[in-house]
Amino acid sequence: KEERMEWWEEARFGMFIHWGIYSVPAGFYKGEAQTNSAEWIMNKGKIPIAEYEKFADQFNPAKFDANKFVALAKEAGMKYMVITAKHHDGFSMFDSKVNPYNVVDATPFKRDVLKELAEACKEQGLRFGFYYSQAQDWHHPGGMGNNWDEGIERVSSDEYVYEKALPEVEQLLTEYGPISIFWWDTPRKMTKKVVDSLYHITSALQPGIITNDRLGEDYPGDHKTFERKLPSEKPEDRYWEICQPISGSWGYRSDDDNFKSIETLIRNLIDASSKGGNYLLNVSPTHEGILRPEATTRLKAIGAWMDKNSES
Ligand code: FUL
Repeated sequence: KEERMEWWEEARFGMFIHWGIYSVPAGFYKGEAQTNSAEWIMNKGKIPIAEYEKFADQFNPAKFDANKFVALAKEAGMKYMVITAKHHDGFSMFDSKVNPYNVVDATPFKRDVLKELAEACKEQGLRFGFYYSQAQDWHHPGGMGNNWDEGIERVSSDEYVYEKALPEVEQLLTEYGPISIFWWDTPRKMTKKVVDSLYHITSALQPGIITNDRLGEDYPGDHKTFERKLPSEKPEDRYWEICQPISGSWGYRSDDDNFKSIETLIRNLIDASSKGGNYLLNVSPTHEGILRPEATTRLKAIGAWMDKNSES
């Protein structure tokens, strides 16, 4: 039995947070609802970089309170938290040393929300980790995915990784205390060399870290990620996790009323757990830095159900 995986195997329930400047447009561009999840709006709306950057000027979530998020996760019975450090839009939700397009330097808010959450998790005893989009980056000229912005003078994807992804990952793993999880996403079109560097730096800097299977083709990581849909059979993989948004979208969109019922959420948690997996339930902070009451109510109800049914 792998010691490193022990806490994770017992955790069963975690909070996923998709938060970025896409919570400002919240699904709408030029008055029109864009398809897909809110964090994809730059891509779906084919928003030029210079236009999209303006959402950073409006990002000022004054009601954000890291302690409340962590307390709520704990109340729900969650044992860990994973937040988007950088999503595909390329915006860094922390005080990045290499990317001035970040929450401290490019918004009126000027607060490192990841640092605040890291500290709150440490204080309240919750495991903490990062989601990081290592391949797709629609803001950097070497990042993958932006094929609509004509003003870009392209550089290689290796250059992007060395300039941005690698130093950012290094910073996230050295300046934010103990990091329990690194959650990679959408591995595409990267050279073996840079994927290797990302792999090695992660385990070298945080030997206890647990990673998912989305770093690159030849990197199974520690556990398999299922997205949105629960596996119908018990997976063969020893360690696995299902991530699912509490409503329809991962990031906050103002027209998303598609909240799953409390019964469904509890059933999904039990379903995953009964098949040996962890349930990573996503919430979507708004541009004000808070959750919609529909989400809060559901998390509290799950917590109440857990309390009622736990042995003591
Ligand atoms: C996907 C991403 O493209 C989505 O935006 C979201 O982050 C989900 C958890 O993973 O592949």
